[in-house]
Amino acid sequence: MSVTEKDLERILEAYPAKVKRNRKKHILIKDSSQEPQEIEANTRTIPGIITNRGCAYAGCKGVVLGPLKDIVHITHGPVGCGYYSWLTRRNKAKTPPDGKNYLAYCVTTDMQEKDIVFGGEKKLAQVIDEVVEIFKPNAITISATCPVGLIGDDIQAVAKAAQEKHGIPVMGFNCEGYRGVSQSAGHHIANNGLLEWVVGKGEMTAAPAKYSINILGEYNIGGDSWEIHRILEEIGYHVIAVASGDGSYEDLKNAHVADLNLVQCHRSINYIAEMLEIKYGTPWLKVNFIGVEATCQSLRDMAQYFGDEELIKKTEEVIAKELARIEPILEQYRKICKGKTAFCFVGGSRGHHYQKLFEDLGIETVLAGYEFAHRDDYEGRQVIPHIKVDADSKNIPELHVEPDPKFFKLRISPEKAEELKKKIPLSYYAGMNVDMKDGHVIIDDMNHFETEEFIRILKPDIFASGIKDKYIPHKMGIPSKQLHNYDYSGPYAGFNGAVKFAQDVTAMFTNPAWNFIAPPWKGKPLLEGQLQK
Ligand code: CFN
Ligand code: HCA
Repeated sequence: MSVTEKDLERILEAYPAKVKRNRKKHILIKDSSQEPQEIEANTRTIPGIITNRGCAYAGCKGVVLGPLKDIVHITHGPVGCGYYSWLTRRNKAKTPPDGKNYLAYCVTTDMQEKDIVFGGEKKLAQVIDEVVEIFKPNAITISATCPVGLIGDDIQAVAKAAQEKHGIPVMGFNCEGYRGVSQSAGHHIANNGLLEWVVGKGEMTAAPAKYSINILGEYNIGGDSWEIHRILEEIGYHVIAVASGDGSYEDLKNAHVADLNLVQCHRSINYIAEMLEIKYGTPWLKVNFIGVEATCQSLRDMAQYFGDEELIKKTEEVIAKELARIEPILEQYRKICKGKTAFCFVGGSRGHHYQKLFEDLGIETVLAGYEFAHRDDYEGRQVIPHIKVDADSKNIPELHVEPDPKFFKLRISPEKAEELKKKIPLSYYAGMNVDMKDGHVIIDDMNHFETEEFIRILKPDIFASGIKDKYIPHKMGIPSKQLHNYDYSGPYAGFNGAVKFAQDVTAMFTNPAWNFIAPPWKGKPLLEGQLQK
């Protein structure tokens, strides 16, 4: 079953003309003969449409800052914003010997009507005093929510005064929910703040060990980082800092001395990766530790980057050992998974990354998309991850300022790019589109109406989603797996993660509960069927 241009036209027909024109630009049927196919992304969701997107506060506090465990993160706003970003993402962290892990707490100024009318700055200062007294954290962040911006509280001034008073870093983030068009704006705001106030503030002046790396854009959802660490440490890498899963202010301060930055989620952290490259000359490499093949490829690219014979050998040894262990297990699950189809609609990177894991199990992704990614996450872009520049150099590569067409431009000459490409295969960073098969659907900011329509046509065997869209497929008799927080499970990264994922999705396929739900197309004829009679 596939979607035709005619099907697409019929779905879009339900919209008013202006909305139809808008949504049409966000949906592609993959056609490799038309490459490069362009897709509109990172634009405002039309009011009235039920989107799965989040807000700038969610992207800043919830996603990038929140997992840093030795910091107390204060949400300045009404209680709901703090409450709904209180570990729902399942970013895990181990408590270090000094006990500084505050992730289990939700700290908010709990603004009331009188604070909105008379201003919330005093209350914020008081909360900071209490936080210092009770927790003695290594640092404090303040994240502003919508009403704070609307009434004009000056959180930067409060942060500055508190920092002077208490002698610990107090960082204010103006990530009011309404900024930008999605959580993506919040990622950018958080990245800028971390670069300004944290990275580079540590004592280290040189990498503390051979093969020192940072893992950027990895959030330890369901324990993913721990599995990635296990593999990397076995090969001989030294992880300085993770941004930001199970990460800390203390580690991140020294991120500037690493030899290489790995970028797992490009969407949320490319700004830090690029700024580290510009300011400290640290190269970065795009990796994907979701999926067996993808993990092996990423490990090989890393070894290739360092180019050390011993490291390359050790990498192959670890890969061989891991594959020998997990392949027989995966083979059992493949018997059930093979030939099934999936929708993979997640956030800003997993809509692509998880296709690799589905593929490992013989599951084909027939529709995929992102909630809030940008065009480069779909269309790919050319990235040279290892040009060294020093901070004073005039030869500073362009920073990506979106939405700027320069985004898609090579930063160095094509000849130089060719030369580097031979050395590092990953210097070309591919987006989602290249991995989709012809005839399959690529869709940006898919809404609930479109979800139902595409399910009716393609009837996938599994739907990868978040909480807001999870129950649409369920009610249609299709198992739905949250790939944001993993539905209480995980890790899904690396080798052990692939096994866990295979186990979980197989259990969903074989669950007899689905036999008790009759999807609409099984019971009564569809509208189209009646019309054709
Ligand atoms: S953990 Fe990441 S991997 S950070 Fe990002 S783009 Fe969100 S919170 Mo939900 S699961 Fe999702 Fe990605 Fe990067 Fe997570 S696909 S939407 S903002 N995301
Ligand atoms: C967020 C966080 C989220 C939400 C997931 C969902 C997450 O966007 O604020 O909608 O199910 O991963 O927890 O993406």
